[in-house]
Order: sequence, then C-alpha cells, then structure tokens
Amino acid sequence: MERLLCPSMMCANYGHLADEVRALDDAGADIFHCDIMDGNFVPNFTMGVMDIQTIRRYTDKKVDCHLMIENPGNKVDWFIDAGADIIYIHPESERYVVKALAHIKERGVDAGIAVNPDTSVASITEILNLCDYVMVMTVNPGFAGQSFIDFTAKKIRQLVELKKEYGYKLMIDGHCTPQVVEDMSEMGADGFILGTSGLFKKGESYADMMRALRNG
Ligand code: S6P
Ligand code: MG
Repeated sequence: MERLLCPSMMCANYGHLADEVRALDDAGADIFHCDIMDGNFVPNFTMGVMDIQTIRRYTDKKVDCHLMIENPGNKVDWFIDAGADIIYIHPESERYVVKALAHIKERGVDAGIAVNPDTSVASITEILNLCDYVMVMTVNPGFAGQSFIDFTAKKIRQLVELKKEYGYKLMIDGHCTPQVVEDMSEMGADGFILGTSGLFKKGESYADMMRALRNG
C-alpha cells in the first residue's frame, strides 16, 4: 500500500523555510504537516496563519493544518483561507465536532480529526462519518521528540478495521521512526507525520530518507 509521507514543518529549519519546502517537495513529500498550537489546549506555541501562507506559496502539494487549539470550529476559516487542503481538529477541544467538520467540508477542503492517546475509539465513532482523515496521536500533543506511547497501537488496530466501513485515511502522528512506519504500515495505517524521529536528522538527505521510508 502506498504510504503518505508528511514532513512535520515545525521540525524544519525556519531560517530557510522556502528552501526547506522546495527540498521536501523535490524529495517526494506527499502532505506538508503544520502544527498549530494555542498555548492553552497544549502547552506550546508553534506555527500560525502566516506560516501556512508561506508554505502554500512554495509548493503545490497538499498542506494540512493540525489544530491543537481550543474551540477550533470558529477558527478553521483562517487556515482554509491561508491555503490549507486538510484541516484536523481535536474532538477533545470542540463542543460541536460534527458541525465543525461539516463546515470544513462545505468549504471544499478535507476534514480530519486528531485523537489524543487518552481518547477512545468508542467516543469518536459517530464522528467518523464526516472524516476524510483520522490521525492517531501516538504521543501527547505539544512537542516533537517524545517517546511512542505503546498502548495507542490497540486504537490503531481498531481504526484500521473501521476504515473499511468509513473509508478515511488513517494517519499516525508522533515518534514515527523508520521502524514505526514499517510496523504501522503493515498494520494498515496509510500515512505518517515525520518529525525528529524519522526525517529531520542531521547529515542525511531528505530524498534518501524519504525513499527508505517509502519502500521499507
Ligand atoms: C506534536 C505534533 C507533531 C510533531 C511530530 C514530531 O504535538 O502534533 O506533529 O511535530 O510528531 O515528530 P517526532 O518524530 O519528533 O515525534
Ligand atoms: Mg501534528
């Protein structure tokens, strides 16, 4: 199965953002993953609307926004207007998830949810009806460079099964090493967010690393 490889742009070299986008595009990136944090839902700040506009300017590939913010439903338009193709919201931070996802789709972009390690599949089943993408957080959201939380594998297995019924793409975010990409791909996951563990390492070319991650 073709793997979707998604560089996590908060891990890129911000001193040369345009060059980074071009290099990752040339190296075969499928989706540019952009982490948006509000210092409230998660204890960190990262990218914002202007970063999305900049990345959009230098690639024709898909750009996603992973909104780790409170009440994302009334802010998704900012990111769609900036050029995002996929918007992920967290069901944990939005009271009207179905309404927010429907609005994203009405705007003509793909809708996704990102689910925290402590969120059960049972609690999101209804929402799956509106999801083009489901992203399992295998770390607590907020920071790069964390360890993989092993019990999230059970949730990934359950969501692989439900994929047959709902047809979403299943994505993995957090500590995606080459081994994790291999194992989770075998399990049935479709795409991987690549941060410090899989892609942004000193000394190796993006093209070589992407090729290895794609082919296993
Ligand atoms: C974390 C964020 C992620 C990270 C990515 C980092 O809140 O949603 O997208 O940027 O997981 O990857 P790594 O390999 O450093 O864990
Ligand atoms: Mg993310």
